[in-house]
Amino acid sequence: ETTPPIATPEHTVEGFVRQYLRELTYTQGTTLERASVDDKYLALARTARAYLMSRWNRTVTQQYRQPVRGVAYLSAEYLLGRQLDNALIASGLEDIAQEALASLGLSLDELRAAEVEPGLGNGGLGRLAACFIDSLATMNIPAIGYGIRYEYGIFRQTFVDGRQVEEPDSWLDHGSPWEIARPEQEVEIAFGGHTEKTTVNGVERTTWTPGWSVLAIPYNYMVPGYLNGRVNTLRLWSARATRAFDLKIFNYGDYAAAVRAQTFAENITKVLYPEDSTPQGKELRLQQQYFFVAASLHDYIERLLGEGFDLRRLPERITFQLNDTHPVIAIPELMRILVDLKGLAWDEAWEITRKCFAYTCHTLLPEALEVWPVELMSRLLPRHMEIIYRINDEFLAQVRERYGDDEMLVRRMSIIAEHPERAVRMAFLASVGTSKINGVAELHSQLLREKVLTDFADLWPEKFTNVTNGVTPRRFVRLSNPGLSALITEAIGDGWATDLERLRELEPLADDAAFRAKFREVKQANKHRLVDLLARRDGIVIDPDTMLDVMVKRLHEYKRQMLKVLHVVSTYDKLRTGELDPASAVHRTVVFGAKAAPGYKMAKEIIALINHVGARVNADPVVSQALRVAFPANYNVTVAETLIPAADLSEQISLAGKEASGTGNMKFALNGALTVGTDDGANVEIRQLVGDDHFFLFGLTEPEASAIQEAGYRPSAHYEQNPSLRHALDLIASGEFSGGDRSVFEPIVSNLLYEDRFMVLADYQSYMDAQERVDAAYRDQDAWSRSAVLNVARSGFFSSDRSMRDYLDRIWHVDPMPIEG
Ligand code: 26W
Repeated sequence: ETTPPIATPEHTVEGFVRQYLRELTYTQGTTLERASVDDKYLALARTARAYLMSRWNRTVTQQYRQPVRGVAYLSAEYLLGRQLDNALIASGLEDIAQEALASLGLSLDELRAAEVEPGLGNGGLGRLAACFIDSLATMNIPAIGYGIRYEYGIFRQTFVDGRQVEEPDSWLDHGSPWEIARPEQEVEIAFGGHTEKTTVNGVERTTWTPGWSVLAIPYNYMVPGYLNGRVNTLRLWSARATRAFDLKIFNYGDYAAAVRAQTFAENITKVLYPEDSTPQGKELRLQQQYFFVAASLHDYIERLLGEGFDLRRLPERITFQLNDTHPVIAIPELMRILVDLKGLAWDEAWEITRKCFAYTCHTLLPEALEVWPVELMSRLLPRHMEIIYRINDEFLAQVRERYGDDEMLVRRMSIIAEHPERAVRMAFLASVGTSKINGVAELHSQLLREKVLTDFADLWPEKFTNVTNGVTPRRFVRLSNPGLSALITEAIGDGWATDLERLRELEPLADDAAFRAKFREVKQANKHRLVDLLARRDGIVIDPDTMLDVMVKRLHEYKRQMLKVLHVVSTYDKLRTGELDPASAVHRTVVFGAKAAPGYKMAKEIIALINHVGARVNADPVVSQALRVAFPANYNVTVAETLIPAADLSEQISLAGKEASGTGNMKFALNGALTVGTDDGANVEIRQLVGDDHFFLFGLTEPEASAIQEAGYRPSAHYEQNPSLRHALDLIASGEFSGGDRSVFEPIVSNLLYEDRFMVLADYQSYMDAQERVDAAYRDQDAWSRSAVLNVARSGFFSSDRSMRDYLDRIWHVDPMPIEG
């Protein structure tokens, strides 16, 4: 170390108090008496940060001194959640912090509530990236995450008359204590312009003369490993106008216009696109993608060149993992760097590039596959477009060589689609330009090979692999479920939070009545925590002595929130007509949480329907004795942390073959909820592990659903043949939930009757039957908690540490590097 060692604050209550007062006084510039809650939170955040800082420096220093193979995760989204609690548990400080604050008359709970979570992601894919970087740090893997520092993350959702209204999420309003800007490490990113071919000494070279450029400013975030002294880095890029812009301001005279131009440049990282399945094909989105990918590659490669590294050996040093197609423009960008800037021959550069990249696909829906119009790509990134054409030409030549002149096949596999317009198929570019492609659950990887990338799997079977998703047990058990964590530790000792398969040791305790009783106490306490949160946050009153039936995830037709609504409506009907007796029925609280993409009409109608049905159900004096609906607005990671540990029943009810994996499903099982679910995504693996007796399976299988679709699916047949389904749909159509207005929910009902792309009606009866089995099972609380304990004991596989192990073994081949000292 070149810096003289500065002592980390002592790991004692006194040490913590001293550091806290220092931060409050010298950084926040206030006193305990005067400080606002915000001041107090910021001082606390900086105190936690101070404890991690020397570890962060040590990690960076040791990696510089001893360059080793690593992994760079490229993701347009990181749905991080709050940082404070995670920083405290990672450094073993929660008890100390609690006591230290108490000694100053402050409450940790009050201060932690002041943190606004960085919502820099939409849902599953972004949260997965956050879990993965946590696991990599905890497993001592030299890894860096690269992404975008959106000024506005996923919108804040509110309801007006039950309808979703979006508000900007200005999470940086009070500044973030968790980021460190490195403006001196800025990278200039170019766009537009034209290319020229020149011949130098008989060698043809292409030069790109860009039309405009912006600066990428890196902001570093700490990614602390759990109690292991390693702190990895997440590097998020923010756009700034270049100094050329500034100069123009000076020369041009029209100051206001020039400042507007500057704003234009800075728009690139202004906002996260809230569509998470239908790409909008927006120019700004492609700008975002190229912006962060180009900055990241430049950043990484310049650091290597600083070591005197030979780029020909790049694949020995790094794998760039592409989180879906969003960063796939990195493939032509690396080619451009190697060929145009570093003078490597095309073939050699291509060999290097393919070896450096691996691609993870997160979807099966055809409309979610990104495609960029050639017109747009040529205008924004003319050199990259040329490179893509050449990659495609050489690839199609290879296809012809292998299969002969099968023009149908060539057209099918071409990276360039011809219809409805010429466009670049990013998933195909990813398939050609990487050495490994993985799906995110067994079933998904199989369907990827058999249905989405079939021709590619045929050509390169060895490229395809599976890595089933996972979730971090630090955030989603240790931090979010302290009660269960203490119970587990009491039973099997500690160590499980970094070795989650050890939860198996709980299995025998499922048969121990005293343990089951303690388990139920923990669940009950978690329900009370949720009651408090919903009362405080949303003014929603829920009864902790009911079954908590939870469906939280983005709103999508394929996820089938509609099926859950039909169950609620049908139960409402039965309770109202007396077919079900409210006194003896199992009492349920159905909790929804879901954001809809702002432009997704049907999803927004479904949100309105849930709210209207909920209002009706809750207002009915008879029905509400046995059934209540809660739909807190703005579901996010912070809410998930209180909601999931309280749940009894986890709803994972997508149409089979549509949900790539799901990760919420894993969080619920790990926290002792039972799942009612279809044979889809990672549900398949959850059920295999926890056992059929402890999982409520229903619905069509993927092959069954496909067969029906092929034969011609007629949803109205189910309506005609099933009186219970007919009653439920008729009730919605009758205006029962819309103040008598029959037009309000008509689009939903007709869509179900005449289209029903995701086969809600086909699975209705099977779902209702499954819910009856749920009720019956819930009546025997002791048996239910036995199943719940077994869910916990058998879900250790779903740790993201295991996912990382699989990536390391199958794709990355990176060794751990523990941090010394
Ligand atoms: C607008 C373009 C677009 C398209 C797809 C943006 C974002 C996406 C993501 C792939 C959507 C997403 O989050 N997919 C989810 O990824 C999770 C992590 O692998 C899986 O568990 C979910 O099943 C999958 O839907």
